[in-house]
Amino acid sequence: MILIKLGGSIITNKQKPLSPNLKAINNIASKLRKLNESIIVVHGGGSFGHYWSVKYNIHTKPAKYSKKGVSVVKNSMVELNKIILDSFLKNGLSPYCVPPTDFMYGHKVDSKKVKEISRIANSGFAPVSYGDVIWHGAGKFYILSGDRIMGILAKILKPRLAIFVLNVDGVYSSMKTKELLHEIKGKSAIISRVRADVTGGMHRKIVEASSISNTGIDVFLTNVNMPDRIVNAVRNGKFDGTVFRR
Ligand code: IP8
Repeated sequence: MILIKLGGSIITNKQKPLSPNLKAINNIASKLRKLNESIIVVHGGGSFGHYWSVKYNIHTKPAKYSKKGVSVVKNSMVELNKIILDSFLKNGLSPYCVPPTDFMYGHKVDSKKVKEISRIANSGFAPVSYGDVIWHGAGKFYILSGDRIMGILAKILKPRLAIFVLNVDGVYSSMKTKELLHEIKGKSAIISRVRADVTGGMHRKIVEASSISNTGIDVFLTNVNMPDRIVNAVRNGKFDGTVFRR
């Protein structure tokens, strides 16, 4: 089974609020259709959830946030999720929506529920989860990022490969030279050097990718603009991007 994260900045136009990047979504969906292997997909918030969580100052830390803000963030993620589900359906996949509230209880993970997700995937469906605003109890909510969901699912389900689809080729050793790091092993000093957004941006991805690889799973970061790279990695083990080796 393959675990795939679609970054918010590739499935939406991040500069323009509430605008999905339908071309990218359809393009990815048509490639995922070719994989011949069970997949579980997680997507981020981009110009939907991220946009509103910044506007209403809602963070990963549990707190009593603006009620309107929580509702608006949640609604926007449901809306974006529906767009992804519709595209998957149109492209011949059998998506099955799994909001993180299906397997999260506050910060606790219901591992039995998570294991059911892999059964759904093995029955020929493509479960689709997403970063979301989560009830924490006592009037508090928090943002659970799609990257964190990748870590949670990977730890329990042990996929053959975890893929983060980005709008860059992978991890660069420096932004100046744009020199791509093809392979990363163990914890890396680059973690502290990258800029963060509301739920951590590239920093969070690198932390999550390196922690997933430490549990014995290869993690591949690749560019959405070359979607065949996903197919090549899954089918032929040809990794055009950055691999965090298990
Ligand atoms: O884009 C965050 O998920 P991410 C989703 O994976 C929200 O960081 C609701 C901001």
